[in-house]
Amino acid sequence: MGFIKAAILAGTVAVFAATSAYAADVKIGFIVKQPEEPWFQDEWKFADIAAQEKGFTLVKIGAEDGEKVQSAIDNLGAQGAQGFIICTPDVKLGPGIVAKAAANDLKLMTVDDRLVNADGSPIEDVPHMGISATKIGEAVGETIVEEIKKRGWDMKDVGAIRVSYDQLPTAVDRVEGALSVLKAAGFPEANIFDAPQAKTDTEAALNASTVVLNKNAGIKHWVAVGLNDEAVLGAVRATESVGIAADSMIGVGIGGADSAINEFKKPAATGFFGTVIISPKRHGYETALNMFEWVANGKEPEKLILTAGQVALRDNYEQVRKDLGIE
Ligand code: FCA
Repeated sequence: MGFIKAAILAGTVAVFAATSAYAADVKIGFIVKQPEEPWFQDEWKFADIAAQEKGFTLVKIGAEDGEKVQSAIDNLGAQGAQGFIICTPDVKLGPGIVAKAAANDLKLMTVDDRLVNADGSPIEDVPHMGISATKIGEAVGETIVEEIKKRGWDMKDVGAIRVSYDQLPTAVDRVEGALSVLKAAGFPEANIFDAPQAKTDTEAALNASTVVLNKNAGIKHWVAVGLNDEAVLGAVRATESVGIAADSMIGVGIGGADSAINEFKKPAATGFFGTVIISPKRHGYETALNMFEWVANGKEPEKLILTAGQVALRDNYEQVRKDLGIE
């Protein structure tokens, strides 16, 4: 009797130890293309909260190019991770990333930027969380059109800077969503100028926008769209550098992280008029949690989740952030 009791007790203890050791054994990677960008820092911050709540280890890696992505994945494999989430520096790395993940026996999910096949079509097998890019772009366009009307500008006298990064499908959907609303409201197509950025950051957008402004020095009023806040901030900085007044510029970004907030906090309004705030909580916390559920409990995540955004201006961004639970 004593022996059986002891054995049962020991067994119970062993089972308990095995389950609690398991969550602690789960290791999940979170690879992002631009670790210095506030959006990605916020994603990591919320992923960390999921890790703390569930007791798994989160390995955060910045990978700015294809080589770094490859070594990051090998590194995760060597560390005994079971899966990772990635926002890749180049969606065309898709088939290579899928192969590398499989070779290292790692589950794979993508966030923000969806992997594509060699023919440019999305890799639908890999679970992805992105933003509803066209809809969010349309919200940018609506905000700009409304403000053009409020300021009483004649659309014939307004130029639009299309800060573009056309190799990234979500970037095309975002800017085209915005421009479709402008055109529908009567914005002349001939006044839309492409400013292709070499990288999705403010500096690249500033350089590209400066070229457009210098070539079209006769235009008095400007608006700007781009894939994120950094792109639009680049256009805003470009207008400032050529002496266009803040009230002659309407830039509306996408993101709502510190890049936008720091701009809203400036004592005087700049040409950065607004942003569509998207949710780093959903993109960081929820993706990490979904990966954990997949690894620990075999629960496969949904193949495609598209998240919404909410327009915010200088005077209401704090409330919008609160509503989205991202204070
Ligand atoms: C892309 C952009 C980021 C962010 C994210 C949701 O990855 O580069 O700035 O907008 O989508």
